[in-house]
Amino acid sequence: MTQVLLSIGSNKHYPQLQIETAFSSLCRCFDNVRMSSLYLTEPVGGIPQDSFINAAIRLDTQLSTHELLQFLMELERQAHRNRSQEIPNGPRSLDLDIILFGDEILSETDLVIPHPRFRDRRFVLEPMQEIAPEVVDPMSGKSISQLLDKCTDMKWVKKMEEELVTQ
Ligand code: PH2
Ligand code: MG
Ligand code: MG
Repeated sequence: MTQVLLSIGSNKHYPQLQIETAFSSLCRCFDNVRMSSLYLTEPVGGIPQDSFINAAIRLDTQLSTHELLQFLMELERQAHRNRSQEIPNGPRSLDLDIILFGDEILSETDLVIPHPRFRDRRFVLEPMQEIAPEVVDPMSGKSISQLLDKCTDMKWVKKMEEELVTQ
């Protein structure tokens, strides 16, 4: 079994529903699935667009990295995401990114693990801090807490209170 950390995000087609639907599918198919609170986050990437809802997910799997990637891309397709029609860093109905896959370090054309930009993204680190503060990034040797402490990303990330989670 490998412990995996994912980042999940959406800013299109009922973001909260997209995230809850994907989370239910993951719970049915994997062991020890846990999700952080939902966070409303400022878009990163320079494209004017709606705020995102982001969260972090932890799960255990027997799948390989690429098998997991295929599984996650299928969930994205079920959310009607069409990669051929989207702008880089633009709006999306569902984005599921593998951030850490145990201690694996991998750099292939279709998949880079650890995720190459996660250390610079508060919208990834802050939710992750809630469910996996002690997990260590095999490249930097730093824990999620340590990476968050030194993260300089100034984009806002707001934890959603239960009663505001209505979108
Ligand atoms: N995803 C992106 C680009 N920008 N910004 C926020 N706040 N949240 C995201 O999930 C996000 C983003 C590309 O995947
Ligand atoms: Mg992404
Ligand atoms: Mg992605």
